[in-house]
Amino acid sequence: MASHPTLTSSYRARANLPTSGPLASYLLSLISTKQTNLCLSADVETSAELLQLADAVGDSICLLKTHCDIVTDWTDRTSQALREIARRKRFLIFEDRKFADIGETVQKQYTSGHHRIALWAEITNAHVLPGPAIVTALEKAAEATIAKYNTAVHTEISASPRTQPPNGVDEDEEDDTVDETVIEPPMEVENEERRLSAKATDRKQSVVSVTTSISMRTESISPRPDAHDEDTFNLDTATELLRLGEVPFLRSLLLLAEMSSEGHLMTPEYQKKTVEIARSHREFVMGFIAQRSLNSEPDDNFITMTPGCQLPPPGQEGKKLGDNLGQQYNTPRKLILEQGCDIIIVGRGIVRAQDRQSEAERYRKAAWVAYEERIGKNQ
Ligand code: S5P
Repeated sequence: MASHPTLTSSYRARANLPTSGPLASYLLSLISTKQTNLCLSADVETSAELLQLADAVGDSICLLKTHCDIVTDWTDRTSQALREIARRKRFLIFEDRKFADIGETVQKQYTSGHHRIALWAEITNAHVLPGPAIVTALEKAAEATIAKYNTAVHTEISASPRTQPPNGVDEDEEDDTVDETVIEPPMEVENEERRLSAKATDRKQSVVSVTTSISMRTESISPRPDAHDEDTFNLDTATELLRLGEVPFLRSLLLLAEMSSEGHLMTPEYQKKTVEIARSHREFVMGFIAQRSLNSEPDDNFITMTPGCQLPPPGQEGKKLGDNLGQQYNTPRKLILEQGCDIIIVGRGIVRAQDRQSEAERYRKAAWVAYEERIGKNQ
């Protein structure tokens, strides 16, 4: 594998590079703070199991990957509850939608329909098979979603009669009489606590009840987490997470450049074109789904996320693992240390374990040790 500075840089150092977009920067800082480069692929079929899994494993991951269309009873409540767990346990959500259609269609698939992915998933992914317009279309849809959210929150805050209290809610400020011409954030307002209604035409100064969750999310719209000195990093994780702040309301895309499945058709030429498309959308495309780092130009700072990862059972080290349906597995060590990947994506290796929580920790540690070895531990 050709050497590239990103292979030996720490996640934190990469978070602070100008080539990291704001969400990528946040994710890299989060990985560094939580010391986890593990993404859980939560491929389960009910909302209850999804939420239970997210809660059990949340402390060990930086990212939770969903396939919302395999959850039989998915509703807006599922995404809200998942977001709440993500906020509490501090991880990002990645909907593995693998868009692959014309621009107009993917915009609708991303923002509408039953799942309305753009409202709750910070990250999604796409094949570039239809050409580069798929990226432009998704980027525009993402921008519209963010703008709508910011407008809703901004309108809410600016309608407030006085400075927002530090902890959000001031019950005395509530005025239940106003609920016409409702402005809502993109997330549905089912949660009793999130009273965002504001009368647009007659914006009474006493209308708004700004809740804790909204005030926190508003603060986190800031474009980039603060850069920290390496040596402030001995503070405990909770303090660091507080300092990092909430996940910003931003959206980002991964491009599929190389799959883990046997006989996939993504040739080196296809991969090269994929990287070129990513380079012309650096703000929106945070990285790739690939089996190795594809960073090669000086400005490349793409994040490589890699599925097809399992730890062999004790005594079977070195054995080639698969699932008899084309999936091929590599170890965290091989992917992170030898292939230069940044985040391992693990599904059945954790989901099918008896104790998912401790199995997630085992994967987290293996991937983290491999990363430390890659960058030279004491950096
Ligand atoms: O090349 C790929 C790309 C993806 S996103 N190979 C994959 O396996 N995936 C996804 O990663 C796949 O859809 C599944 O959700 C997960 C792997 O799950 P596991 O159970 O095999 O770890």
